[in-house]
Amino acid sequence: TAPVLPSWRLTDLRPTPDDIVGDTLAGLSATPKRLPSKYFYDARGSQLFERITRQPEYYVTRVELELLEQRLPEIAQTIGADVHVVEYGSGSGRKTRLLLDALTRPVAYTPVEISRTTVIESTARLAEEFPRIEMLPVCADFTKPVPLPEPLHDAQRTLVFFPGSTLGNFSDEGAVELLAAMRETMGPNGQALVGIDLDKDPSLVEAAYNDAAGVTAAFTLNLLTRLNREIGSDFDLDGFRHRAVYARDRGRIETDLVSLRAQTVHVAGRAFEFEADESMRVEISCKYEDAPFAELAARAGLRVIDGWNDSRNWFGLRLLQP
Ligand code: AVI
Repeated sequence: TAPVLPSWRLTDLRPTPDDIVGDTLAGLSATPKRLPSKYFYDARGSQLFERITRQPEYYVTRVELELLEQRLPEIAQTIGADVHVVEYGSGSGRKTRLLLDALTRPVAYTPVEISRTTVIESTARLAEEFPRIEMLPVCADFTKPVPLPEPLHDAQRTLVFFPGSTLGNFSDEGAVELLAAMRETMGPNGQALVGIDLDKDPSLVEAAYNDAAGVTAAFTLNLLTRLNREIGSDFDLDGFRHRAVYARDRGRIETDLVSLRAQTVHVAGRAFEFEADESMRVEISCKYEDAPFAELAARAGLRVIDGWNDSRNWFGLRLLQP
């Protein structure tokens, strides 16, 4: 019998080893040192992130899922029928399923995801569940311009879906750039549904990034494992520890890998010295307030036209349009 071929094809624009070497050398040459958080998401990193979302301390995903479950009927009404959904950093697709279920006749779905295995697995599942929606998956770093596949059937509008507060993993400048790129992608009639984690009791926020089971620490350290494997660096996994602190004055969690002793790391023929206790920034997770968020959107040429929060104001969804 003939093999069953999937009804969709992956557009594969995943980062090359050269991209990863370039970003790593740039980050290690900076003062203070840094590494980009987008490289957390190899296959193992994506699995560890999924486990983070199920930790009792990590309220972010749980609260957003509840909010989506409660408010999507109303949100879908506002968005309207026949949309092409473009999702950045789609991950496992748990939130996508809720959105596609709630929307009226969505015509196509384009996940843009940096982890190839993750996007292939989640598209395969969604294609089975939503056989009438055209699947147009792209494996790419969405911080770079991504050429979007054209759906076979015309859509009334493009909806950019950016849940999870992934926007918070960018500095204000980076977030504005990304929102502006989304505005380009969605076109004049488009909209974006963006999830934002909100400022709250610092002990709750800090616990979410320091879970007792140590999954977040393993996730952070996996960045070094990935670099060692893919670009041949020699980070000592026992030479660094995870540290995540809520800098409330700056409105963000700051996650560092801290060097446990003086040591030298080699990357692509170059040597980098770490002092004992030296920290290397690997991620920020911004926690927003309404006015500054609306201002970020405005800097990108977008208006907040509607918004929904959970009952404790821990997490919000915002609908943006040009
Ligand atoms: C994907 N992103 C929104 C997560 C966050 O909360 O910043 C990534 C993460 N890092 C540590 N825990 C979760």
